[in-house]
Formats: sequence, structure tokens, C-alpha cells
Amino acid sequence: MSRIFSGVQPSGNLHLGNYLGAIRNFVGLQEDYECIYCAVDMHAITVWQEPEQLRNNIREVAAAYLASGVDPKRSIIFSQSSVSAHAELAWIFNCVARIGWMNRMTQFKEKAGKNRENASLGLYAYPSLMAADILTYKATHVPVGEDQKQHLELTRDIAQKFNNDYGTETFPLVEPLIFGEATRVMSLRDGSKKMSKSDPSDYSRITLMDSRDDIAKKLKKARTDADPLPEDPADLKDRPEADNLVGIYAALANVSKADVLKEYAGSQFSTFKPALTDLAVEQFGPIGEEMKRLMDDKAQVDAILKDGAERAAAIAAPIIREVKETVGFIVP
Ligand code: AQP
Repeated sequence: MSRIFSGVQPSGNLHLGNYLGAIRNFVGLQEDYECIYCAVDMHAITVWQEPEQLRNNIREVAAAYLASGVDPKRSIIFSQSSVSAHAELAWIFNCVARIGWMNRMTQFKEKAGKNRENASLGLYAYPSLMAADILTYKATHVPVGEDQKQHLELTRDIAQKFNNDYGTETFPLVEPLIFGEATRVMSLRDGSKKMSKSDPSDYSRITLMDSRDDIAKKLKKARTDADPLPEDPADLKDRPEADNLVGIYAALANVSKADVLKEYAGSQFSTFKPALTDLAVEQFGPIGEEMKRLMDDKAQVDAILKDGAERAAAIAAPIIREVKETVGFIVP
């Protein structure tokens, strides 16, 4: 059976983009793949995290997986730092990857901003750790949003260079799995920026734990233009904010943008936004409730994370051993 690995950073404010781009798809994949889902806490500390808040955010990611329908008996749910193979393989990959490859990563440029000299070394080496996350388990498929495509290409480059350098077939070349109409959900305040946990404006995103009132308020304030919705999705091309809201509706309703426009062509946003609010509340209401319940039951979440860490470590152990022997380390 092919193996899936994917992760979400526990950096708080889990949002609609994380859900539609990643978490929602994790559930269905359990039918056909062996799935390993991680709270990637070592990635999160590439930018400053308050320790107590981080612990809470790790549980929030686990709760989001569980509340969305990931079954912890069938799939593995754990935190990255609890399996040391990730860090060990990341170091080996730091020695395989080239500086020039890292220099091309657009996410580093976006996240480091203008003050690049002051960014952490971890933020720069992030894609190498991401490659290690996936290849520690020799995963073959990775469900992600569009924004992670470049990092997955780099994972393939690292795997290929490792295999070539050592003359082995150690690592598979992973394939991204990108689903649906909202593979890149944009900010509600600015249709040119992706929806993100770290955006300073709460109004830029809908989070999984938002109440009905929060969702209604945020969608009401969401930036749009003055025109009614068109009939043809192609006419949304130069209307990024409108395109984003139609894409979100389509993804939540599991239909195409064309289907949404069949129903709402000619409507103003004053009609469309309340309909979108109802749809979002219908989907996120139960997930948010269950997340809150789980977050109040730390013992249950921690037990699931512990069990997941043990099962993940058992898969990683022979792989990391093989890699160390290939590199020429003496493995006691
Ligand atoms: N806006 C988005 N649209 C679709 N998918 C998205 N993802 C993130 N943002 C969007 C997908 O969510 C998964 C987890 O992402 P992450 O936690 O690793 O971090 P990120 O991609 O850096 O996401 P954020 O939310 O923007 O966090 P910050 O603000 O901390 O950088 C990934 O599969 C990603 O594709």
C-alpha cells in the first residue's frame, strides 16, 4: 500500500485554507493509503513561538485532525519533535541539498521579508526538514495546498541527488496530491495574498474554531468589488476577491465554480455572502465544537500523540538505519 505523509504547523489560528488545502483531504485518503499525519512543531519554531502557546497549538492541530475525521486507529497522528529520525535525516539532507536550491524558495523570501539577515537559519533550511519529514517514512504521496508545490519539487531533487550520489534506490520520488477548487485560498482582505495563520489581521481568515457570529462578521467585511457575479468562471479572472469567495463556496459545497455561478450569476455579494456564511457554519460548526471538546481533554489528545509517535518511530527506525549505513556511518 502506498504511504501518505502530511503535516500542519502548530502556529495557531488554523484556518479555512489549512482545512480545504490539506486537512479535509486527509480523511478520504485513509481509505486507500497508509496515512501518517503530523503536527510539525520543529517547523513552527523556525519563527518565534511562546512555549506554552506552542504546546497548546500542537494539541490544536491534533484536535483538528481528529475533529475532521482522521481515525487515530487507522492513521498515525503525532508531533514531529517526538520522533528524532526527522532531525537526523534533515541534517543528512542539509549536506545533500545545495545552497542555490534553497535560494530559489519563494516561501523563504516571503516569510523572511526584507530583513533576511535576521531570519533564523532554520527558516532557510525549512525545505530540507520537510524533505526529511516525508522521506523518513519513504512516503510516496503528499496531500498539500498549491503553496507547497515548490517544496515538494525540492524533496524530489534531494531524493534524486541522494540516490545518485550514493548509487542507491533508497528514496522514492514523491508525488503531490492537490485536490479541488480551493487549493490556494486567499486572504479575505486582499485577494493577492494567501490566507495565512500569521496574517496580523483576524479578518483575513476564517478559523476552524470561529463562531457563527465570527464567520458572518468576517465574510460581511470580506473585500469584494461592486459588480454582480458573472455566468462564466473565466470572467472572475481579474476579480481576485470574488474569485476567492466563489472558490471557497465551490470547495465547501464540493461542486465546481461553474456550478456555483449557475446558481448565483447576477447576484450581488449581499446575497452571496450570507449563503456562503451558512455553508461555512454548517461545515465548521461541528468541527469547531469537537475541537473545543478535545482541547479540554488534554489527556485523550496526549495519549493519541504518544501512541502515534511510537508507531511512527517504528516505521522510521529501519529506514534511518539504512540511510546511515548508506552514508557510511557506523550504526551500533
Ligand atoms: N491559503 C491556503 N490555501 C490552501 N492551502 C493552504 N495551506 C496553507 N495555507 C493555505 C496548506 O495547509 C497545510 C499546512 O500549512 P502549514 O501549517 O505547513 O503552513 P503554511 O503553508 O505556511 O500555512 P499558513 O497557514 O500560511 O501558516 P503561516 O502563516 O504560519 O505561514 C499545507 O498543506 C498548506 O499547503
